[in-house]
Amino acid sequence: MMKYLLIFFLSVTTAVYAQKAPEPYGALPSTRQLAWHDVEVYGLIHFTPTTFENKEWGYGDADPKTFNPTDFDADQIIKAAKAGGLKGIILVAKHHDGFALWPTKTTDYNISKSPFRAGKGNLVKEVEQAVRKNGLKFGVYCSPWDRNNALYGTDKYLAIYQAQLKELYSNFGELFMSWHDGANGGDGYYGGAKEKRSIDNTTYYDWKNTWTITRKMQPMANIFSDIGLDIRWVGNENGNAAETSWATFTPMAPDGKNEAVPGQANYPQSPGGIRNGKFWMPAECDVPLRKGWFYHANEQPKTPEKLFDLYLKSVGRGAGLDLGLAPDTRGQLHQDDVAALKTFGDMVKHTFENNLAKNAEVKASNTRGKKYNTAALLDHNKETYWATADQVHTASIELNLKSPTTFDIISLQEYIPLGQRIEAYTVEIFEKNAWKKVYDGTSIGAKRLIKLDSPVTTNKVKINVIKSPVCITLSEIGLYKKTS
Ligand code: FUL
Ligand code: CA
Repeated sequence: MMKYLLIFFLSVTTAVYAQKAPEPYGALPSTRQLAWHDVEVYGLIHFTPTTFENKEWGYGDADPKTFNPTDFDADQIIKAAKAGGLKGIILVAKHHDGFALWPTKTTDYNISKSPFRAGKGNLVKEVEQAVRKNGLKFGVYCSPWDRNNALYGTDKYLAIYQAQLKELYSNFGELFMSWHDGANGGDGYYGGAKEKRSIDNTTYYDWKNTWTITRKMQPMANIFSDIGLDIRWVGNENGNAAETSWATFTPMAPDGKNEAVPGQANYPQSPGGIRNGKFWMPAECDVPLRKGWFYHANEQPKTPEKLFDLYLKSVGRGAGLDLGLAPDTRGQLHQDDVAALKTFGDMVKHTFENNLAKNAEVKASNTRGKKYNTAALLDHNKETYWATADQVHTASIELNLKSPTTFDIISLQEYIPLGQRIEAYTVEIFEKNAWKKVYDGTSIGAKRLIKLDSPVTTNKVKINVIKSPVCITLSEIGLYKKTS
């Protein structure tokens, strides 16, 4: 009996040992950041008196009565966003002009002074409700720079700004993002003073304590700023991350010596991140659907093809795509924007709905054990992953597609809860009886979408991980053919 027990015990421990998950590597994503990675594409709505002034930056002097949309329809905007594949919406609840879109106690310069819903309206609420009804996540942008407020620039303003955040954090449900822009152009209305006010944006907003409020009241809200905390600005408003794009980052001041505080980003490092950076701080690529963040009748939305390209260069580089949506003076998205979003959304949906590798036979040069075998690569579940044994830092995976298959996109995903591990890899296809390299890559992370210049047809594909400091994980592999 004892002998059998011992054998039983030994086999159980060996099995458990063989199945042990890899040790995590480097900086790791938080639960809140993992939830953000799932959103991938979201929108940023700009709609304030500035829309009615046909400007990009309101000075802060617009009469609240100018905020008078003829036919505001939150549902129209959110449905269009949803058709575009957007899974979250951030509303600019207050832009630089200082006009609050909810009936705040913190300033008179707010929606209750406008004709909107006869002074009884709450636009943040209407958008939040439409967002939730359509199954999207909600976030807010409250500009720290306030060109209307008489106290801006004095030591009394921060308390006002923090009180605004508290209102936004208490009345609109769980937020997935709290977006803090860094703009400060200096001049403004400031209660009639009409002057230039400069502040030191590295200290004035006391971000450390201000964000303590965010953490306490909205623990799932990802804090976005030029340097993080959770999500870093990608450093441009073109909608793309760098070809090599690490989710890890150490915000460094431009002097290259000191760690940066918000307002001090070393922007040249933002598009690519920093390999082995101290923090998990993936990039957000924010880009307006049109040219400006606000609606201007003479501008056009980007084409669906352009949007798809930006998708590949943001989401496909492990970053997020934050698309600016600009309602017109009716308070709706223009029909051209609606059409562009819909075609873009369909393009993404139809391109990625059919993984052409799904029935492939997969062989890996190394596998950590049953739980981490290659079946995990094609089960359409990013929580399951293939991994190599601890000491194995390079490996090849061969997909046998059974019949010639045509594709032009290769999708790779690392199992990021264990960190960003892979540093270099190649992709090969079998053509004319020989292996031919079609891509040389570096970073993968949450998602890497490799777009080939033209479609290839083959029945065998090989991924070779050629550099990793630790054992390898991959949660999904996909082959896709872009639809038009
Ligand atoms: C910037 C602002 O200055 C722009 O007006 C816009 O809101 C953009 C998303 O962020 O910092
Ligand atoms: Ca999987």
